[in-house]
Amino acid sequence: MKKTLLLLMLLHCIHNLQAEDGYELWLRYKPVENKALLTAYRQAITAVQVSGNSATTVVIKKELALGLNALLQTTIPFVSTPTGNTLIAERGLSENLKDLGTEGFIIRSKTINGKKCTIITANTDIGVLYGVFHFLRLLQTRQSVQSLDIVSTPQTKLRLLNHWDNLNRYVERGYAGISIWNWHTLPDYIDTRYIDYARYNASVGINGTVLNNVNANAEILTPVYLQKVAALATIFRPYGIKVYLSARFSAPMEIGHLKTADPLNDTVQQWWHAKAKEIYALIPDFGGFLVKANSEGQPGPQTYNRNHADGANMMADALAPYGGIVIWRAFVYDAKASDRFKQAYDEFTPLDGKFKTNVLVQVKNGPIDFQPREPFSPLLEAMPHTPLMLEFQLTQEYLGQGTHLVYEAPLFKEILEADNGMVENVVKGIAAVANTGNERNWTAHPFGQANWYALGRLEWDHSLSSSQIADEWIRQTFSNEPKVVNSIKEIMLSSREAIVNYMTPLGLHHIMGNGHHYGPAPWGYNTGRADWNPVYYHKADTAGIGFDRTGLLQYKPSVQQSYAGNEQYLLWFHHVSWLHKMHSGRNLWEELCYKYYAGVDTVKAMQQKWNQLEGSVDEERFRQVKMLLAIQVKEAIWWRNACLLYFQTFSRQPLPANYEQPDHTLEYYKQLNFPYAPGN
Ligand code: BDP
Repeated sequence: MKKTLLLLMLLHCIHNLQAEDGYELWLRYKPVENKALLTAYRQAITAVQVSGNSATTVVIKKELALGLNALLQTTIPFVSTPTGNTLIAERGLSENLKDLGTEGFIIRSKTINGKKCTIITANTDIGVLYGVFHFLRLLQTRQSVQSLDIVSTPQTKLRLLNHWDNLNRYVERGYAGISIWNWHTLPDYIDTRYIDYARYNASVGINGTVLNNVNANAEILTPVYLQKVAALATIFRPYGIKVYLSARFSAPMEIGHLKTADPLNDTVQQWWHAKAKEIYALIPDFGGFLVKANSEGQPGPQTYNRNHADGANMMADALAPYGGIVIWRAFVYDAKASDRFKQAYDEFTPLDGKFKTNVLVQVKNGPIDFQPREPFSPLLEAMPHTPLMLEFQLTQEYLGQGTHLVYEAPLFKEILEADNGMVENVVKGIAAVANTGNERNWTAHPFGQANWYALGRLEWDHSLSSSQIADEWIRQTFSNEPKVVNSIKEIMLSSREAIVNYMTPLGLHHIMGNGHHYGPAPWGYNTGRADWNPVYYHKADTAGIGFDRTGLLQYKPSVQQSYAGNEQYLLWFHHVSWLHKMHSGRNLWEELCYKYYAGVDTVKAMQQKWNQLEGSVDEERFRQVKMLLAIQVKEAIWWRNACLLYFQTFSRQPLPANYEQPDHTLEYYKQLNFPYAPGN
């Protein structure tokens, strides 16, 4: 008897910890293990009623069947009228719909005709779908569904992913394989990944996707490709996801064979109008264009002595009759600028108020380029008359690429909450550069999934904390076991500060390898362009280190003051003596050493915590993360040693003797090179 019980328990364990390949992301719908909770859930939902027959309703029914049956390990019948304890997902049911807009939802426990029901309702089917995903999340995270009263509306209207995917499927700054869009077999072959991509995005409220790289190929706007784009749009539509395209400014010349792309030229304008008409005939709800212009060699209006507003407005006029928008990127800088930090601000603020109403200017979170920590971009608060999009980067170009575990929610929050929440209040939309590829688990690093998840959740609701989001994600992705949830949460929540410390502490920035951006290269000085060189950014010399931006007036005085008093940003704004006394009592050099070592120590602690989870998370993902953390420890040490040895040539002070001393020389680190580093 005892033996059988043991065997059963063992089998149960094995069943729960079956190897998982990570494909299902956070929609795993694993059976509820806790008997009491399972009983409560089964009692609360004995039937489901979904009326309507739109494509979205079909999706809702499918997801509910998939989720409920798997979670509750039973077949829940679909009924046409409530039979008692029914889950009713239907639009337009409640009296309180007026403030919900087109995407918000209500989930409410209610008694109807003497029967206990749970109502999920909204003004639109898409709203109901969002409510359904929310309800399934409650079950997946094992919360009570007995007496619910939830009203939820998204805080940002545009919640987008930006794919930097090329038409040949190479993903710029991609570390998770090749593009998920198989352009070659589209439009006829519909990979189930496309459907799952839409499900995952809708489950966290993402409502738009830019399919192709901002360094755009005009070919995407040709009839052959537009058919392929239309096929994807058709798949995404029931999930509330619109497609957008990156449009190359010189497309009228490249595919239209015009002599110019001057935005004030009639023929050019007509070309874009005709193109918009053609697109909307195929994709009536096409979102619009994302444009990178006059940046890093991309064509743009300045080529014709016109400004960004001239360019954006011309394209916006073409899209306006159909309700489309232009998202114009503010990521601009050129070799002539005295300080790359300032350029976007200088180029864009004079244009504030000059853009058409269907143009949004998309600003990266920081003034340089997705560094481990940046102050928020001053442009975000300097365009009061222009709708702005905020751009984050999920793909970890500067955050350890495909191999480092870095949970980005704290970074997103830091920006959204900057200047007492001013930033989150000004942005009309949030986009992030995607981290997906055709790797089986979508993001290569299993924890890259958490950043995708966190983005969607925060786009919907800025008030969620990093810890809350991590908690939800872990429960759905790994386990509801408190021990597992807590350990993984600790790992995630310490990871962002760790990478800041072992890569770029105290406000250092842009000191990575040139081109591929992999690994440390603070010594880099000869790329041919000053503002691509690490030495330009840290300005280390025997007197001190840091970029003196004291005269920078782009922030309002209160913000300037708060950055001035914050050591996390010290070297962003000041050139500081090596002997400068820090708050800790250490001098700057000692503090720099302290931070670099602390960063490595944190990663080692993350590794230890993870290793203790052996047997508590499934074998396959346990091993993957274990191997990746070993790489991360190695690379964190590499960053620390290379940077400190190099900065030491200026500080001329010893590494404190109680620290583990570098096992290689500076020369060794300098000669490492990586011609085939990914994503470049
Ligand atoms: C930089 C990337 C580059 C992108 C560029 C951009 O290194 O590959 O094209 O940003 O955002 O971070 O346009």
